[in-house]
Amino acid sequence: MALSTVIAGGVVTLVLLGLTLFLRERALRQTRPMPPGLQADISLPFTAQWTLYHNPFSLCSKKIRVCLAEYGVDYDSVAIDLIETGSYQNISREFLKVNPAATVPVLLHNAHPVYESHEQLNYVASVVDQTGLLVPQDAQLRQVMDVWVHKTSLLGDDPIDSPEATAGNAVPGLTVPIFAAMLVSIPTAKIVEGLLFHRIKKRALLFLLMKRRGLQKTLTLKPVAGVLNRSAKAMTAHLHELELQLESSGGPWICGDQFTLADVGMMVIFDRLREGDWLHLLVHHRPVLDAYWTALQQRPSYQAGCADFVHPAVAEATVELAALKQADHWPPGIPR
Ligand SMILES: N[C@@H](CCC(=O)N[C@@H](CS)C(=O)NCC(=O)O)C(=O)O
Repeated sequence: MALSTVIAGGVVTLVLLGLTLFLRERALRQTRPMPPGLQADISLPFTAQWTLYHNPFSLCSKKIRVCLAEYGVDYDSVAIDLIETGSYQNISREFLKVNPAATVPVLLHNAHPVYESHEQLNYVASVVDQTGLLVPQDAQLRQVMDVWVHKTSLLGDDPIDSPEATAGNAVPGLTVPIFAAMLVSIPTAKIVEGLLFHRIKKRALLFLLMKRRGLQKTLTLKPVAGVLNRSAKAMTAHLHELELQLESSGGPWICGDQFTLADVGMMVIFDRLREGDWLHLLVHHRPVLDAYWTALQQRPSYQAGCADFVHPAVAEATVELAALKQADHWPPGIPR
């Protein structure tokens, strides 16, 4: 047999083997949406009463960490990387056993998972909050709190597409510049893993593009500018609504005198605005919001749930974003 035929046969065999392995891996990493709330019929290995799978940077992870800190609930902490903090650990086979939807945070209570961070807040409150510490006893105020817990939630599979829906949904768009700054130091091969196995391919593609272009050139992409403008406009409207609510409640909190789960949700949104260097644009010239943000940062739970988990790459990104704006290197046509 000619050498070239042998080589061609070898190449075909290798390609077929690679394809088989890829298809097998893809089947093992299939994701599916999970129902929100406590899943009493699912049991996972646990050692502590409460276990939290979370990521230092993720908005929803911050929210449940702050909530647990407010209640003084101890938990076993399992840190899960997302691509922006280092790797796609959330789509690993191991993590998919914990959450087949491949998202953090996941809260386990005595082995049973609770999915969706706003459900986690309500669940923790239903178990530990007998005295109404973070949940108003008054029915009308309770309703106000529920409305604002909803408004601070991140809803849907791809919330970047609907920033007008909630203040939570206006966050991912405003996080794009931080992502762009963080992705520069993530190896390309790790981002490609998302292209192969993540359910939202367009996001992995955008991440690859951001990695190639770097922060400044990412900001000049037309779709990115569109997302930033739309998200900043939506966030402005959500914050205006918050301003009106704080004025009508009399403050210092959304429900008036009582700090509630709604303020937990808002705290982490403001913290993300800080990380993305958006505070001066969206908050600082509005005294009511500014006072609210100052009060939020003074809660010990802000330290325990947000400040203690600052990821070094996020801290660097914040400094880089502020420096670009100060040096007038922020591209025109996008909010600053
Ligand atoms: N609605 C969910 C959203 C969960 C979510 O999207 N988490 C993000 C981090 S904030 C995540 O895990 N992203 C990783 C990915 O989708 O690859 C909740 O509130 O818990």
